[in-house]
Amino acid sequence: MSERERIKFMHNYCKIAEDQQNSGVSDNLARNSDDLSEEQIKYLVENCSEPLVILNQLKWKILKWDLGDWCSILENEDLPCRCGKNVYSKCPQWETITSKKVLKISNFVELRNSKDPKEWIYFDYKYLKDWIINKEKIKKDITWKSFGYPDLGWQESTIWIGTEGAHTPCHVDTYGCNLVAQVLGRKLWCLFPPNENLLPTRVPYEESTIFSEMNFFSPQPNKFKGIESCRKVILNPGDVLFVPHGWWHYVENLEFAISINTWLPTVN
Ligand SMILES: O=C(O)CCC(=O)C(=O)O
Ligand SMILES: [Fe+2]
Repeated sequence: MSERERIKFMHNYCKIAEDQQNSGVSDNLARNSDDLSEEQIKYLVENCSEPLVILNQLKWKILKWDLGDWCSILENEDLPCRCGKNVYSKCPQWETITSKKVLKISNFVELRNSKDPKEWIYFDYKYLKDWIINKEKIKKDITWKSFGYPDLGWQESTIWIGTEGAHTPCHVDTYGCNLVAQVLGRKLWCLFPPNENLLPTRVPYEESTIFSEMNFFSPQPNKFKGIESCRKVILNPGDVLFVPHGWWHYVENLEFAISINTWLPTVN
């Protein structure tokens, strides 16, 4: 399957029409754009058993930053990355298969500017408190107060910076639920309810995650037959996605993208 066919398949599978891909409103997820109070949003999140996109609620200043701003702030930072390939592979590109390299933000820009990038790189799942040290401008901006969680800030948040094609194979996080803020670029999320059979498997050394053997990045269409429960969304900067506890998710950068998330304790 060529790269083009692969993307076409994914988009068809996710029923995201070509002309709507850029607007980000072509999916089947509930969205909330009402002006809600912090308590109302918290109530929604705590009582929602479906994924939900919350619009217009994120007021972080870093949403206004462009790639140049990110480059100047991360210029000297060493970024330990996972590197994968933008080619067909039989197995999902598990963490145990992808290689590891310490890169600079300039490497991301080079790859982003190359015509046919054969590789993707992902500074993924990095706690701000461990990695983006001394970056006060980023840290002081990160608060989940407007979602009803005033005690959650940068110390409890992780950052994901990746080029086009950077992805996390489909999995379930076994703890809590998740609030994901899209900060820059567009990112595809495919979500499935907990009872969907997506061929669960355990990956060595990974205790908090159950992975699916299904390969979303290089899909074999016959393997997807009968799986109808996909909820899908393309997140744009400023969108916040709520992922309920136990939901499967496959996540892929559609271009150079940055997101920041926090895990919430589950109620009940
Ligand atoms: O953004 C990604 O690549 C994966 C994110 C994810 O799995 C999560 O936030 O739980
Ligand atoms: Fe996850």
